[in-house]
Amino acid sequence: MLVNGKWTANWQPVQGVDAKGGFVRQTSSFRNWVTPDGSAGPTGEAGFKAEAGRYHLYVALICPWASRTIIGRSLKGLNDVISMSVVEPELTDEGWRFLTPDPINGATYMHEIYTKADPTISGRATVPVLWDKKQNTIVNNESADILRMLNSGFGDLASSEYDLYPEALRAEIDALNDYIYPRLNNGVYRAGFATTQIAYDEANADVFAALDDLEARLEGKSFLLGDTLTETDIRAFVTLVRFDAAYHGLFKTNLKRIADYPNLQAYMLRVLAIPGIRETVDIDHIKRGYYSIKTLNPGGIVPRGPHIPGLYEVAA
Ligand SMILES: N[C@@H](CCC(=O)N[C@@H](CS)C(=O)NCC(=O)O)C(=O)O
Repeated sequence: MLVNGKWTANWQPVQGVDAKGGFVRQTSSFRNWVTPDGSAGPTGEAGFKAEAGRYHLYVALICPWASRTIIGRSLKGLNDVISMSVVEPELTDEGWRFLTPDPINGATYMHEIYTKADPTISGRATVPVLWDKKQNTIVNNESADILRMLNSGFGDLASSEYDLYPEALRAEIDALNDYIYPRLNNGVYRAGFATTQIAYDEANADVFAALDDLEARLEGKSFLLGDTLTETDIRAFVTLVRFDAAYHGLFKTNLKRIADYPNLQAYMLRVLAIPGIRETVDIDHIKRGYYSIKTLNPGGIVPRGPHIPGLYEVAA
């Protein structure tokens, strides 16, 4: 992580630990919003007007939080409006390293993007990051915000085919997001990075209670809120699509696979089949990335499977 703008080698993938040995995720530090007219959003400063070619997204394909934003960019027809750089799936001793040299800032590592925005910054150099090429700074590094601003912050530059946060469903979306995030999205991490049995047991129970609830909720429904895809589906999907390939094995959330839940498996494949989504999912990056986490898998061996029907084919 960065301490006063300097990379510290004492790097651990565990972000923080509470008194019971539970995993604690760092809160995001840049919270500005791109808006159609450049006025301030719900948090942060004004001055980030939607403009084609002005913004750049830094992502990892392994990362579920970054994947929210890659999917949002794709569904909103913004792939040509917002450029994007991808990091290697394996974290290095200096954090995320770019697959190919970063065309915007000439950086090799993600932490250089953070120190360019703030030379004295302390904290983890996480993805995703939305970068402003005009002001040379980070607009926002919180995926929930970025997904929402991709939906409506780019105005006419974006496609109106999907409204991922429709007015009429906002209360329900917010409530379901608040339910899914701690139990499922972050729940798998709480299980995987637990340092005590009790922290693992609690997290694992939360994960499967949430999956059982979502399985029941999807009975007779195409998407979590009904007939239309919303941001909640994107937020659930990014965890479901990684589950059997990574979390079930590495994070020890192995009571069941998504393939064992008929509604969840069908739902995951339904979302995957939406034009623009499959291209954002890279199971090889996901497997290599997660299984390279040394504290959880010191030998770095990546399993050959699992075969996931409709998602990841493994020849016999
Ligand atoms: N709150 C952030 C969390 C992002 C996050 O934790 N990203 C992970 C990858 S999945 C990361 O970059 N970790 C690097 C590190 O912790 O050093 C968001 O949702 O945008």
